[in-house]
Amino acid sequence: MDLQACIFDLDGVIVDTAMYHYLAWKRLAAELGIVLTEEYNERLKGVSRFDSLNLILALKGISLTDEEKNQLAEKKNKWFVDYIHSMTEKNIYPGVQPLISDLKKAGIRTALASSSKNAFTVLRQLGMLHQFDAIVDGNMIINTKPHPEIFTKTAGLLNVPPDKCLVIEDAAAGVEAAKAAGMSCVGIGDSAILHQADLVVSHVSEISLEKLRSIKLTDKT
Ligand code: B16
Ligand code: MG
Repeated sequence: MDLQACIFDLDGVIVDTAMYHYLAWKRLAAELGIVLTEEYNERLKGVSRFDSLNLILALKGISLTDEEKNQLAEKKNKWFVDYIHSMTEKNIYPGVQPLISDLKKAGIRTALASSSKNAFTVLRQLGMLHQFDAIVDGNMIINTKPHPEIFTKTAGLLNVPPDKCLVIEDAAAGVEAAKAAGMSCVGIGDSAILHQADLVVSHVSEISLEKLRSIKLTDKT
């Protein structure tokens, strides 16, 4: 039984900020005469704010200067921050706290790795700032998911080898990043979208410590 660390994504795994990102991007896209569908929004999950905006602009072939893009990204972020300020610990997905508690009891280290530059604000809103052994957010990395940097950096802070880490992710870009970092990964959502994950469940409450450990065992056979 070799699982030594469990790394949680934030948006879409611990809390439904993924919905707020979507609402804010959809609002911005509408101002630009672009319809942002839920299907296309899957590509925005896990990637940086700037990359998300570029993906939206590409829908209409709109080309802007970096300064114009920064202004739009800032506008979206203001709406997003407004949305998240109403969040409390009641917004934490069912199943998250029991899982973290079971991991801690088993001596497995826990970490949070989010591409979001608002991750600390969200964790503070949820009262979860002090629950993790390490936190890496969008301000601490150069390359966002699907690049493995965020997970490699988190494993480094935990001082745990990548093959002893397991990532829980809701985004295709996040699953790709975890696998590129040499880690096991549980996907939350649609198995057709998260096909690179070692296991896909529809909700975090379906994950137990036993399930996580069985993935590591499966990996080794
Ligand atoms: P921000 P995660 C990601 O967080 C979101 O999934 C993604 O949709 C968002 O664009 C990105 O954070 C950047 O967020 O604009 O707040 O810096 O899923 O990696 O926790
Ligand atoms: Mg996510």
